[in-house]
Amino acid sequence: MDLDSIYQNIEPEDVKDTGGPQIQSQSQNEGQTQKQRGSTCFMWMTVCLGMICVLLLVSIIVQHISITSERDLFSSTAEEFNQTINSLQHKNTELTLKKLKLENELRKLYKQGKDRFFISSESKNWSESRQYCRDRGGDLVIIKNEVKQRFITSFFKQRVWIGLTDIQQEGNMKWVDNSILSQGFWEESEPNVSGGEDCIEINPTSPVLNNWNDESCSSMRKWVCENVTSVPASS
Ligand SMILES: [Ca+2]
Ligand SMILES: [Ca+2]
Repeated sequence: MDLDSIYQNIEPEDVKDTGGPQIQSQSQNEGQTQKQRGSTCFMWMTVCLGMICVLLLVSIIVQHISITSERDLFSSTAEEFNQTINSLQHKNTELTLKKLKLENELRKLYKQGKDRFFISSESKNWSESRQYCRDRGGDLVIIKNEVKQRFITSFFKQRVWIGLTDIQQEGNMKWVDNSILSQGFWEESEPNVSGGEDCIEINPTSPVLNNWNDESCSSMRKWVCENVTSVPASS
């Protein structure tokens, strides 16, 4: 007979004889306590897992918002960069076309210049200068655009009269054909209306697009006639 057989035969009698109900009750209490501990442990594990899940979810949402914001910012910056490049290319094309147009118009003026314009070698006041041009079928030169301004200025190193004045009404600049001035190429702080300066000169030592000055009409200057029909014998 082995040991297991002996214990099987003895145990029931031992339990019966030595107060079996008390031991059974203790075992049940221990079982219940263990079950309660297991439930509590399971509950805390569940709570912990839930909190971890919530933290993970919050982390994912924050990362998603951050990535979306960065992507939008990058997209916006790239779009602005492209717009700037396009704008610069457009301006470059415009400037190139404007330069070509100016060069063509200047070439035409230089071709016409010999017959169309007269440049004096002596000096007169503004009224006498104008009269000199009118006596020969023309008048003092009128400058209404940048091309002509550049063209006329290119001939001089000294100050010359042009056909612009406010002698009739102070501050109301008019060309000799009676048209009103719409675009001027004034020196800085000119015209300075005080001091009886009513006749306009070009000062070629100033920048080509900023070289007009109002001057006393009695000052002696060289001058430029336009559209003269007869070439003066001398001037
Ligand atoms: Ca004036
Ligand atoms: Ca002046």
